[in-house]
Amino acid sequence: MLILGAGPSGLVLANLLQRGGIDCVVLERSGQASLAERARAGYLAPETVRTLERHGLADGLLRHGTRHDSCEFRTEAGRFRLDYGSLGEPHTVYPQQELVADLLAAYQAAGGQIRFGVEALAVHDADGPRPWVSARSAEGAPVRWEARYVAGCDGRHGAARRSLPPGATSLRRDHGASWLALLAEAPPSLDAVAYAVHPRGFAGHMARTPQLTRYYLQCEQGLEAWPEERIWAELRLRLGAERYGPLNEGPITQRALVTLESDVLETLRHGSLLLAGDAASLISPSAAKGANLAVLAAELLAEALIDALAHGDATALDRYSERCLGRIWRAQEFSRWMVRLLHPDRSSAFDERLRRSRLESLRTSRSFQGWFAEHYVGI
Ligand code: RFL
Repeated sequence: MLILGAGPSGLVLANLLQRGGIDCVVLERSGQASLAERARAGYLAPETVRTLERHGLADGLLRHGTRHDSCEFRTEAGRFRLDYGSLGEPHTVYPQQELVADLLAAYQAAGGQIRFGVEALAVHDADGPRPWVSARSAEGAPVRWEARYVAGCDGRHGAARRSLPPGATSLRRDHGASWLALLAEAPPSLDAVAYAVHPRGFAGHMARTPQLTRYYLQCEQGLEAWPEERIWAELRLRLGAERYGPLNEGPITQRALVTLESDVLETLRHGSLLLAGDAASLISPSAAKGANLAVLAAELLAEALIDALAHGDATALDRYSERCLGRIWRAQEFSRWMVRLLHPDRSSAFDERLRRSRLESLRTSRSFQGWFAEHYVGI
């Protein structure tokens, strides 16, 4: 079994296959040190935590993760809190790079094989029982890997996506907004997620650790237009720091421009090639679902592969795509709903009034809040 990519999907899959007695090798383009620095997600759904716990992979996040159960919406009209944890379940906040480090340590401790610095270039002969992967070794030499199945867990721009047959389709949606995704070396400024919808655009605040905070700023210009002072001035303005209290500021250690877009492959299986995580479906970070979907898909895929490889029963493998896609589409739907809630609609005054009305329903309607709480943490 070959697994491309050592992100959350690839490493959960590798751990579960290893325990199921399936021989596997992970090929990872990056070196081990840069993998440990790749800060992305943080909000883990209760279902994700339970899944990792069930497989003994949650020690780190249970020890060091923090409970988050509240979000605050801020607009020029005022602010309100939604304590979604009291209406359902809380999130556990644990930085993705820490989770990846834990998964890697567990896999290696059990004797798991991983090749760092090996970049998969393409998957070949996936329509038959002997697929192979052409790759470039850490020294730059061409190498070839063979296996019964290849799991494409190498993200949106990986080799699995590039190797899909010509007829493979993906359904796409450009959400029409871009965010500056920022990581600040500063403690969180409030004990809740903050979503600010300002006439100048969206701004968000999310805790990562007691020393680190993620901020988002909707923007129309590239990174070069955003020196540090301008970022803080804009965050202060949109998050209403004058009215609601100052932001804890600190050096911005990571900045990336994220175009809000989504896509879903029509099928996640192409013969002997199976896709999971961002390789299967890209989701906008508006509802913090991507890493959660990646972990849950990996569990489904591991169970199906163990059935097929260890017990000769391919029924679950045949159903893998359909089972995963149901969950992916539910997450995409909520994520799209969040995009529309969080961005001022400048193209239509009518739709902008609908957006404000939706936010007002969220402030006042108990049943609407219950629906939100279920979908915000649900996956
Ligand atoms: P990953 O994590 O991208 O891992 C893919 C791995 O594959 C390697 N790779 C290759 N290896 C070999 N050969 C090749 N050709 C390769 N090409 C790539 C890469 O080096 C990498 O190690 O995919 P995976 O496992 O599917 O996990 C997906 C998640 O990383 C992603 O969905 C989330 O980070 C999305 N996301 C969030 N999700 C949440 O559930 N909660 C959050 O709070 C959250 N916040 C976020 C996010 C994504 C963000 N960005 C950067 C878009 C915040 C941000 C800013």
